[in-house]
Amino acid sequence: MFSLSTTVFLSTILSSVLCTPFSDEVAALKLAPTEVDRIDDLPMDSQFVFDFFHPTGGVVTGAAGHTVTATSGTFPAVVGNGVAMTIGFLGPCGINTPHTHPRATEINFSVNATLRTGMLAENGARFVVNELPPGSVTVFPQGAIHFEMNDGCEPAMFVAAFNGEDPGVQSTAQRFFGLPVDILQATMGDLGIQEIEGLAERIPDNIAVGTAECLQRCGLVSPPAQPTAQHQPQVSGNAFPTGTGAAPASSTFPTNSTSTTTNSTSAATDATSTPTSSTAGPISSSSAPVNSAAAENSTSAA
Ligand SMILES: *[C@@H]1O[C@H](CO)[C@@H](O)[C@H](O)[C@H]1NC(C)=O
Ligand SMILES: *[C@@H]1O[C@H](CO)[C@@H](O)[C@H](O)[C@H]1NC(C)=O
Ligand SMILES: *[C@@H]1O[C@H](CO)[C@@H](O)[C@H](O)[C@H]1NC(C)=O
Ligand SMILES: *[C@@H]1O[C@H](CO)[C@@H](O)[C@H](O)[C@H]1NC(C)=O
Ligand SMILES: *[C@H]1O[C@H](CO)[C@@H](O)[C@H](O)[C@H]1NC(C)=O
Repeated sequence: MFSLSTTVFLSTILSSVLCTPFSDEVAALKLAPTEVDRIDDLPMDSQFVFDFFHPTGGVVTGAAGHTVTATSGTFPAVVGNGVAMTIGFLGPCGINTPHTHPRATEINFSVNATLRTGMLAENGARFVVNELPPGSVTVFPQGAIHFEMNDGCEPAMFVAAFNGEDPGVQSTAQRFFGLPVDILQATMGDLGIQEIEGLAERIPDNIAVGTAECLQRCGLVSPPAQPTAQHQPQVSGNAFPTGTGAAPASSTFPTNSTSTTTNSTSAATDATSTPTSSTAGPISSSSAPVNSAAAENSTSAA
């Protein structure tokens, strides 16, 4: 039993350790000459533990799930050790949308669901696609575009390990449409500005609602719109021409209880998709739906 004073004493130590500015802590670890010094720089044993179920950062959330990432940006103990890890919580039919990791190869383990994965490496490489049953892993080479979809009607969990402590993520569609619109037009065979804007503003946040086939098979329907807060901000260099812009996507996203599924068995959709906290990027949790893939039973496509 701890007495009150012991508890106060311990929490004072804890807060003084935790109050070291995070970037200072990481900087000290990076400057340390040896691993012995790094271990000394992390005086509490608990600093070597990252709790993915109660994260203090590294959470990215979309309409159909979330990921939690332990890297040098969220978990200083990895500094100098060249590893990182992401845990994905995919709702029914949730998809971790196509992306690359610019600085690490990834090995991905499906814990309890069959995941549909695909991978497209550099120019000239063939497309690799797999069904990843529970208990199996697949590899995504550094820089390869890849995706992972929960093709089942129950929530799924995957574990992704990286051979680098700062793997980075580049979300393919979300980033691509952050380029200047005339460059996009030229790249896409002179597609019209309106069409490009129409495409750009639909790109949903990760984890996104998956394929129409999966939704139908599971008795789910796509919401009329998903959160789109992960888009590249538009500044002068990449803004759409004035006058062509549509309303911000968030204003079209239903904040209301009209977003309810008609299939009660699929309401399991998401206790797990609500992260406890987040410091990672622009997450519009205020406008996020309670259920993924949840809406009136319309045929609106994802
Ligand atoms: C897989 O594990 C996650 C995390 O514990 C859980 O939320 C999910 O319901 C599990 N899915 C199945 C099919 O067991
Ligand atoms: C509801 O979803 C389940 C899968 O979770 C499916 O088996 C069932 O047929 C669906 N029911 C309806 C009415 O769509
Ligand atoms: C939200 O729901 C309330 C009550 O169900 C309704 O009165 C209101 O009009 C709805 N708002 C929108 C934007 O749908
Ligand atoms: C919802 O969609 C499914 C599949 O298209 C259909 O079978 C079902 O009758 C619809 N339910 C309602 C309430 O409209
Ligand atoms: C494995 O998990 C990582 C972590 O987010 C994710 O980037 C990747 O998409 C997953 N795997 C596949 C096959 O996509």
